Amino acid sequence: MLRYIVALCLLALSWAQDCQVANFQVVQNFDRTRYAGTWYAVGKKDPEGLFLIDNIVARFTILEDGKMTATAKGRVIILNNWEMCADMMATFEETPDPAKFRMKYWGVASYLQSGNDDHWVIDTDYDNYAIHYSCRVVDTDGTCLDSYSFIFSRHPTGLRAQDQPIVTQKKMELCLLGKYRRVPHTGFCQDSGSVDTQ
Ligand code: RTL
Repeated sequence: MLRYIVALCLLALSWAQDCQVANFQVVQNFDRTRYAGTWYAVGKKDPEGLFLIDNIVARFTILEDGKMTATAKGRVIILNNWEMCADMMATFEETPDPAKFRMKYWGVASYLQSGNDDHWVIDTDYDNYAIHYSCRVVDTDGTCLDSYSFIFSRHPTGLRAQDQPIVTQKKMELCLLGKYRRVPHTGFCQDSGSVDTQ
């Protein structure tokens, strides 16, 4: 009986979510060098407003001075009906937590969106999967009002079966379980000018 109660309590504890952005756990000892290179978005949770639709590929580079930068491509629809491949760039500002950055981003074309968002690495094994999270607006009760999140894979084909439970657990911890959509890769952004070196 006692064992049963303990098991129930542990289960309850693992489900207990206060959804406070400030309490979300990020990856420990984030190593940006191991994070560098190409990541394919395989899942995403959209923010309010315009966003990357699909064919989203991000590339992280560590400069000689150690600073992290990135580029991202993805299909977007702007001006109601104009479908194009957005070429985006980003620089990252460090914070006291090595897995939490401020990301300044802009489009190579000036009519693309630009902004300054949180960029948190929630979890990664560096070789297969990564979970990214950004809260744009924190509500007065400490939960997130407007967030976006990417599930990245090193493999364009998707996540390995063994990484799926880890990702599901993290989606739950972010209070976003059920809010993600699959990100198709159809080759839409493959021939948009820049040379693929990775
Ligand atoms: C992610 C990491 C890599 C670098 C960049 C990222 C985000 C890009 C965003 C682009 C939005 C573009 C829009 C264009 C339409 O005008 C997080 C993938 C830059 C948010 C909405």
